[in-house]
Amino acid sequence: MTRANTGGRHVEALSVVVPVLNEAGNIEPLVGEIRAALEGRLPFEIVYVDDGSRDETPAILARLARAVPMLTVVRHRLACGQSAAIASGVRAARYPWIATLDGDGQNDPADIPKLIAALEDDATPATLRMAVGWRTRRNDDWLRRLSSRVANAVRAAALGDATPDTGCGLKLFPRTLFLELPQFDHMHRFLPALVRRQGALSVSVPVAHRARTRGSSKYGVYNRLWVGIVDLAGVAWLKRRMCIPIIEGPCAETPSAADPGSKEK
Ligand SMILES: Nc1nc2c(ncn2[C@@H]2O[C@H](COP(=O)(O)OP(=O)(O)O)[C@@H](O)[C@H]2O)c(=O)[nH]1
Ligand SMILES: [Mg+2]
Repeated sequence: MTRANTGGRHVEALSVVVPVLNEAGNIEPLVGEIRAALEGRLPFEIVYVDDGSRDETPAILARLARAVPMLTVVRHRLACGQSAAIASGVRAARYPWIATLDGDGQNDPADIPKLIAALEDDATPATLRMAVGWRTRRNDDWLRRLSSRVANAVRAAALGDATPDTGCGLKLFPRTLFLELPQFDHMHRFLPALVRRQGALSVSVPVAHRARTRGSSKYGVYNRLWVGIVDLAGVAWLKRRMCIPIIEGPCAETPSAADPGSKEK
């Protein structure tokens, strides 16, 4: 099969970035599931980012890092938010492709290969650069499901990002592309719109969503919805102020962020 239309979109090696805040009971089972999903498929590493947890998370991660060769741990001294944790993990990552995953076990690592397949599909547009999980059957309480549905509808109408579920923790994208995006608290919920702003596209892939069985949620309606309204205005502004130049002449060969292998780390 040819890859004429995919613009180098072959996921040859992957860094799985997992942001966590007080998720002690979820770490070991999830690391096992990530390994089971990826071992034998492609070279990969797992980068856990502990956002200043105050439970057993640092101790468990330190112990596991000694036993699991492909596990790297990054720790923030003080909690700085989920987006900052993802950004620290992406910076520390050593492979050109990044998969993100919530650390509470609600995302199933067995879905990562589905995201890879959707991205590598030759029939998709050449500018496709990101695969986003779409939790078609949410395993959350009614209030969370309702607030998420309202937020997704408002966001999709305001930003036109053609994505039914931007809050899903499961995403796959080139490291270089992420590092060119504006960084702010909660930016991880706006990745499809921010990627479009760079001239690339994303595809939504139906994925599983499991109930949380250990630990507790860090978000409620208030710390997500109200902040989300401010962020929505901010992202709409960012989108409006973007212009992507078409470079002419010798510099036209300059590699772009949309090409995962194109820049030195
Ligand atoms: N690093 C970091 N991770 C966070 C923070 N808040 C939540 N998370 C992680 O983000 C993921 C999703 O959070 P969760 O509380 O389950 O959100 P919900 O599923 O939307 O209710 C989990 O892995 C959390 O540990 C934070 O402030 N910093
Ligand atoms: Mg969760």
